Amino acid sequence: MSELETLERTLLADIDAAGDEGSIETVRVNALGKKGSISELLKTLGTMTPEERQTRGAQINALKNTVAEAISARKAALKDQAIAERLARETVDISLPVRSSPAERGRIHPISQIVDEITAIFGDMGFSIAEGPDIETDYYNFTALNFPEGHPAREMHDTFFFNPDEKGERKVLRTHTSPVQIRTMEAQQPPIRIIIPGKTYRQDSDATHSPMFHQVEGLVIDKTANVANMRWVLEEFCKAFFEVDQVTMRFRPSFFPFTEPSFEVDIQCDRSGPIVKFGEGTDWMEILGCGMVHPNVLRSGGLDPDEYQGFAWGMGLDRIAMLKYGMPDLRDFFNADVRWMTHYGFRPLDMPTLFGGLSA
Ligand code: 2NL
Repeated sequence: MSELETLERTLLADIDAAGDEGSIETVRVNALGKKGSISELLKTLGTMTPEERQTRGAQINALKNTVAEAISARKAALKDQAIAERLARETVDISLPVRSSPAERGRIHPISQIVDEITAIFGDMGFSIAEGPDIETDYYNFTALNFPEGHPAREMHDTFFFNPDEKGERKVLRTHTSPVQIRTMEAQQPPIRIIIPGKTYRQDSDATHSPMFHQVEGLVIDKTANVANMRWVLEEFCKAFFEVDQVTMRFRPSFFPFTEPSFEVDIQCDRSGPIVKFGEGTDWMEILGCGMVHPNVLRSGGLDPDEYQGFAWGMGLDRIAMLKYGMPDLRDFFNADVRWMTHYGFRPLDMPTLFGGLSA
């Protein structure tokens, strides 16, 4: 076998044996690179006689072409193989569930849910939402609401007072959301139909009381608003809120400085089982206070009590939320415990609506 044939066999065997793109490149450099075996042979062409060049020169060139073709064929095959292997390795299982985004994992706090439900109900009846500051003046929190100066009712609210300012005025953390109604009466002309959800503060802390708690108050002012209208509004609210077709309500005479007459409202329920049922049973549960707006309060709001009249009500949200969603301890509401929120919280995109269901 000639020296060229031996070289060809060796190189073709090396090409065959090359298992990846790196080793085929090594074979190419060793054969066709600057100092490769075939390149060295090609360099001898210049020293050959014309006859030698015709025979041996042609053989060397043929060898070069054969090896070059074999290398590029093997390279292409190895490249295809590498792609096939990578495709097999990097498959994505598109049937796997998508990991939920933070927006889906987050939860709406039951108090926010209750506020959303209540605003959906009253919004449907044509009420607007009003808001105001948590830090109030003594005037808006008490005086404008017909609490006489030095009256024990001011102390009864267990008010958080700030230190007096230069003028000797003490700001307070509002003890109810009623100051917002005064501000609204000052700013808007009747008819007024508003509800005010918000944080309120009193010095009180145990399993059923938190120093910061939540209220929704409502106010209707026009020329004819009366107790019958109030009963209807509150009854419609209770049916929608407790998601029952029928409720029985009881209005007991009561006292608030800002209403006259005043009532405490109970709703009929069945507390014999593990959960409270509304619209049936023989028990009563107090859910809100209400009344006709006191003439002095209308005057505080800049309205003439001989021309305008209205009704108002207020309810605490925290106890109602505990009741509606079966949460046993009020203190858990404000512990920011993610396990509690995962269990009792609501999905952010399930907005309560009257047509889609409030809390379903
Ligand atoms: C309760 C009772 C009530 C009001 C709040 C109110 C506000 C104005 C005028 C008249 Cl500006 N009334 N609010 C009226 C009656 C009762 O709350 O037990 N809340 C938890």
